[in-house]
Amino acid sequence: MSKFPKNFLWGASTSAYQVEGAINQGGKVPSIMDRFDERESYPKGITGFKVASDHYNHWKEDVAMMAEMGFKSYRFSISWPRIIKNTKGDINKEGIKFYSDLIDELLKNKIEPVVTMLHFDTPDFIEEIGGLDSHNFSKLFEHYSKVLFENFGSRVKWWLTINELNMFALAGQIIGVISEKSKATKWQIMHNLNVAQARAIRLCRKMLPEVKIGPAPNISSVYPASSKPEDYQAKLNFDQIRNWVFLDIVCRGEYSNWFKNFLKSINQEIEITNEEKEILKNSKPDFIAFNYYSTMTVADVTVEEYKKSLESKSDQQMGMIIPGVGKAVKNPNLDKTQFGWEIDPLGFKNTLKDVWDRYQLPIMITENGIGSKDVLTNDEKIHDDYRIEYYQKHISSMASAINDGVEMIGYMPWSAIDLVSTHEGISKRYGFVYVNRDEFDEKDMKRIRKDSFFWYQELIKNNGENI
Ligand code: BGP
Repeated sequence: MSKFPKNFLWGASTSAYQVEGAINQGGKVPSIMDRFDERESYPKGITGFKVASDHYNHWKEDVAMMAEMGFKSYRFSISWPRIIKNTKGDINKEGIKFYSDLIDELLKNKIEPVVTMLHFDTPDFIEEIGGLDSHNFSKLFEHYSKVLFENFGSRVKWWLTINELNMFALAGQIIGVISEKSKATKWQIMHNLNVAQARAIRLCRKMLPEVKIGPAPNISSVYPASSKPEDYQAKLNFDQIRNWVFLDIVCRGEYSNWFKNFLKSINQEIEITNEEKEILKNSKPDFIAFNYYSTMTVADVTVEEYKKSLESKSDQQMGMIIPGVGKAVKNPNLDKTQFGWEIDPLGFKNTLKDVWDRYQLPIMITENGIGSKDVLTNDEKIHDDYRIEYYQKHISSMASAINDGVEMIGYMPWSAIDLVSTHEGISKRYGFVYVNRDEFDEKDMKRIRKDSFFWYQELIKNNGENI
């Protein structure tokens, strides 16, 4: 087995709205995620994002934990509504200071900041210009990007544009990112996000030619449910709609023929201006970051099944159904997490190889992990051997992909510390560090090292050699 590269970025991830809390502190203006738990569609009996892990008030302690684990990198997101106050683009100095201090503290501890510019928490003020439905969205995002590059560009060498742009567009209602006022199709929203991403990349090239920037979608290999040709066709279609459409546009600069035909087949169009076409053409990334949790298995779908699915509750990982494309089904060959997500380490290796073969750009993993109901023992320990096993298998798969020639930059699983899940509360824990709070009892927020903390510390120390 070949070794991980010398400067491999071992670390972990978080996102602002899931970890920071403090939604009314430090001059932050409201975001779409602040009140997600007040919506009818939000599952009952679980916490929202108002307090989260209170990282906003514990960040120094949290960075110290990361340093103790030996992190080489930390992937976090900057909250747009902490930085920009309104559509005029006025800057919140307190927000700049918060992230500036965080970045300095990371660098002091020799941890490379890997910064996501937008991880789901769009500011409410975007509604004043038509929200995600509007072409103006990308212009506001470009202005926000400029502020980020001006303030942090000399210290941050790795930038990620928009987290899971594909899930944003395809499963936006489930993860709460699409406003109830939105009237546009998911394809128009996807396009507006694509242009926003392209504008940020283009601007980054101009302002900071020496730094690296890339997209961060959620990518996974797709299996057909059977050897029926219709199921295989569903697999090919899903590969496109879930993965390649989103990477082709950023890596190749235009929408693929498959996608244009797909839009025709469902009688939909997206509005693209000539200026946008040009911008999309000139915004190639330096690397591809992606999030991987599991593979997907799909079958052919009938119109009746599709209509029925609209009434049922689904999940961004497991419950996808798209007319004319296919539907996600369970894979009986895979084990599942406590929350029903399938576990597929071999699929991870194959996904890495597929992405590498198709685009030949270095790859960074920005999320991977297992959500579980961790138990705190009386002597304040968390024996999360299932998490260690999950990582052991996935990191071995990654080593094997490297051995097969895939160029990898880093691995930043989800998550550095416990935080609030997109729609399953704080009880679905992912961290190496336990945060002592329950759904509605905020307790003392004490940070406690899980068994996986010590395991990962050892792994990083040996640069993954002992895997
Ligand atoms: C990804 C998101 C993260 C994160 C993760 C786990 O889709 O980028 O924000 O939450 O999935 O999902 P969940 O929180 O639903 O378990």
